[in-house]
Amino acid sequence: MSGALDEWVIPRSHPRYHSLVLRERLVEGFEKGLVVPQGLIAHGRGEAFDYILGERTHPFAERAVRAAVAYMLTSRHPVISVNGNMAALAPRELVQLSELTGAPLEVNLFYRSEERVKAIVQHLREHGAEVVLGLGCSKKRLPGLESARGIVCEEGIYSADFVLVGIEDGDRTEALRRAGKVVAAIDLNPFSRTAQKADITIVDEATRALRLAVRLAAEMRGWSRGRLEEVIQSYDNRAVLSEAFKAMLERLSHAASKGVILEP
Ligand code: PTJ
Repeated sequence: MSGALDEWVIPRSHPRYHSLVLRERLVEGFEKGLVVPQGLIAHGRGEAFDYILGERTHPFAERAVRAAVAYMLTSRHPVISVNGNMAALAPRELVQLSELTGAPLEVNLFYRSEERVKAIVQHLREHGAEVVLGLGCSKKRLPGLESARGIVCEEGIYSADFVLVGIEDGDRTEALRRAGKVVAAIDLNPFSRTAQKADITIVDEATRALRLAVRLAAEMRGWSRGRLEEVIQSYDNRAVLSEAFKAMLERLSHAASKGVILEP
């Protein structure tokens, strides 16, 4: 353990406290065998987009989270897919969201090894998860996906009608959609293939987005099916993506014309 979360190393008053805490969680996750080195690089890319977005949840991201939660509460078999970065960054939120929506957690990795799957399952259990799919299930392959990401549990992602993914690489969203599933993706980069191909794109930092999803799920699980379906029917992912690009453009054009950033 690096121990940098100690108040003396990263004081709460540090202007970049939250960002540094997330880095620490990933470094600790790396040391515990949850996160791969490539995951640390991926996080750096996400941070760059988050900087441009002003490191906050925008209304367009909230709309996308709301739609994803509405799907989770109305789908026949929703599943939350968990990779190394997601598990290290937001284990508690993942477990809470799973409990509130009834969507099981399934460990699904790009850089797959049984050891990593075991370490991530164990980590989620330590954070309160009772059931985590990924080990010892009946394995199936998602058609058209050659990477290890294509290895899924029959009773989990394989038979799901809705899948929430986050901090994903390339082509899996397309494979999931081809298999007839509705996909919501958390991705700070609206240019990415995942962001462009998902049915619902949550352009926000995964920890913030999952915390918001937990809050909304606690509220929306008391809603009628009709009200949840209205949220789904009125959702427009193209408009959400367009607003994400506009938010970036606005901050960039302010900075370009004034030489100072637009404070959130
Ligand atoms: O744990 P594994 O083996 O499944 O591997 C996970 C990684 C992250 C290594 C793998 O999925 C990967 O290589 O992902 P990419 O291709 O780097 O894509 C990750 C995407 O997530 C990029 O578009 C990043 O901008 C974005 N991203 C990174 N960190 C965050 C994020 N989006 C939201 N929240 C973050 N914290």
